[in-house]
Amino acid sequence: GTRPAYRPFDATTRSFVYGLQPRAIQGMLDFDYSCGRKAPSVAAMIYPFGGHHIQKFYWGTKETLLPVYTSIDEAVEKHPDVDVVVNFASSRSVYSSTIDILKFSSQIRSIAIIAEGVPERHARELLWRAQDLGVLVIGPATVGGIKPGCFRIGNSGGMMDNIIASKLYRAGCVGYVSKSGGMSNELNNILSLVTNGTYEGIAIGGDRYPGSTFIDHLLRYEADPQCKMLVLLGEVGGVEEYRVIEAVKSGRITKPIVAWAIGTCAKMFDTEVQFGHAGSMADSEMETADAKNKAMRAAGFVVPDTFEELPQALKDTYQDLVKKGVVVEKEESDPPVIPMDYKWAQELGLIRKPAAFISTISDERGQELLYAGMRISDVFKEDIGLGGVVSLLWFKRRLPPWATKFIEMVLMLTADHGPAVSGAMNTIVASRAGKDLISSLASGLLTIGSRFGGALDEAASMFSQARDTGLTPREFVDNSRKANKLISGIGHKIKSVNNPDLRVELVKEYVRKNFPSHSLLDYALAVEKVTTAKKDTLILNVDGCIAVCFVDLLRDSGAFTPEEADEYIKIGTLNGLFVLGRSIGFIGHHLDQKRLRAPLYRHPADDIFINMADVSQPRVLGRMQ
Ligand code: Q5B
Repeated sequence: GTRPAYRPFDATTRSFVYGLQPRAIQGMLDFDYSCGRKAPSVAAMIYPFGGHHIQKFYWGTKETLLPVYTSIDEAVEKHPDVDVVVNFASSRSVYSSTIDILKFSSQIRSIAIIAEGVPERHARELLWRAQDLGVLVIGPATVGGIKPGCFRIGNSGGMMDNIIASKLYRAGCVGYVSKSGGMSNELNNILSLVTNGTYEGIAIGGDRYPGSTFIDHLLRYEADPQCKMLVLLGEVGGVEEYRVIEAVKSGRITKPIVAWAIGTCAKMFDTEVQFGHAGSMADSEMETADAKNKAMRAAGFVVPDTFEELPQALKDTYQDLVKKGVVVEKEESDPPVIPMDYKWAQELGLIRKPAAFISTISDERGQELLYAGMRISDVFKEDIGLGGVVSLLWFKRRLPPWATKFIEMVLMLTADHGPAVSGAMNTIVASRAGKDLISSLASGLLTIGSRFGGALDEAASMFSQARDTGLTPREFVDNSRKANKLISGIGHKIKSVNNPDLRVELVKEYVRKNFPSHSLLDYALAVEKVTTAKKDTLILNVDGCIAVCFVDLLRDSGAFTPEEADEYIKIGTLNGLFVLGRSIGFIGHHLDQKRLRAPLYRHPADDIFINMADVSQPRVLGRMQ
């Protein structure tokens, strides 16, 4: 690239993110946007699984697409402008992926390794290889670092409001190094208050073998004319601070340097103290924080007496540079506003929006699934049965046991009526045409209607209307005939007075024994007397019988108001009983055909009377020529 080695990141830096990290990437893009970058700092993602695809991100108020490549090879070929990889691979896969990335060292000049717990043997080998190739490695075990106004490595700098508050959308003049990302955020904040802010900040990570260390970055800052002041936030353990001391003593570092080693409290403990980082333990006197602070002070660093005094030390050093004219303060300008994420704004209670849907029967959002407010565990504890579940999800209430048992009885009675009925036939034909369970089931269900199985709602409304308006059964039958209307729930293809439908008998028996009242059933049976007198197949059929009994249930169980009872009939509840019950049979027929390996069905032609007599002379519309 054209960037000087001391400045690996600038406002045109482009990177790959290795791993699927949409939140981190969105954070990088939001940072870019607040910096006024022309193009996002992330060019693409690399993720070996799930194939080549595209993901969508916000770019300010608009959206932008980023490709996901399955290999570094492809990504590098497609994006020659990229020279940074932010590697989010896990501690298990980070070694092999970084080795892969290092193969492209002529293009990829910097790699940030985020993973914690990378085996030291792997970390050391990566460090040596990268050094050989002159590739800058930041990490492992770090958020990375931030170059205000230019580039943000992953989640460095924290949330966007933090970034804006610490003015990281534009460059200051202070370059710092620290071990931890948390301390970096603190430093960004302090620097924004007592200086013109961070020029660049790197968290080298807390492991024993970081890919780059304090001295590497401080020498870069020393070489970079835009960086005017250095900060070293060291800690107990290791000897890296002494390499910086050497550099100051030998004159390789000349810029003012403010420093503090964290962990001075270690001496308050009797035993060795291991701080948060793997490397943060003193193996000898010189590795203690106190010894380091003393040595740095002696070498001419600005070292405060306590950590609390660090801001003042930074302020004094900075003010001195301003006074000398080394730093010329610029006028501030406001960064572009990053729209708040919808979810976040909602969480903060800043916005509201009307819901597109209302739902009132079940809720799976909490710890436990709720059916009409009843926990699923209570459904079993109280053994409410399938009828109880139907009453919760269809009627949003618990019905008395005689009613839930009735619902179960209906489902069991209607479960099947042999292979010859319309729905079963359709299911079988579809199944034999090679269709799957859902298609075959749907094919059967689609035959349920006013003639077959779907006469319940209409029967309920016809019978109750007739009875409610005071029609005698005979008047009802006569009126229907005059209106040329079949009575829903009356008539059967094969069942008759002499060949009674036992299902209907079972329903009648149960209802008479268990229902508080069965006035509409009685009325329907009186109607049946009239119709069967004409023709013995005009019985109260299974649809009709269930329908009138269900009206009795809705009206007289005490669980529904009269308006609710009417509404349930109007909105098509009762056909639902047959649909649900018969689905059991249709599924059975489908499985039966599959089990039998039944071949494609073709209806015999001799069973179809084909007659085209009335179309033998095709009609010609208009003139032929
Ligand atoms: N007539 C069920 O017809 C069927 C009349 C009527 C007054 C009536 C027919 C009908 C109403 C709808 C209904 C549910 C199509 C049936 C079911 C589930 C099933 C099925 C299974 C299972 C039967 C002969 C003569 C004619 C008609 C007159 C007929 N129905 N009059 N009110 N309702 N019913 N469907 O046998 O003077 O000779 O011209 O539409 O309730 O689907 O097992 O198969 O579990 O799967 O073909 O049980 O009744 O009789 O149409 O030739 O009529 O009776 O006007 O009079 P059929 P048709 P006329 S249960």
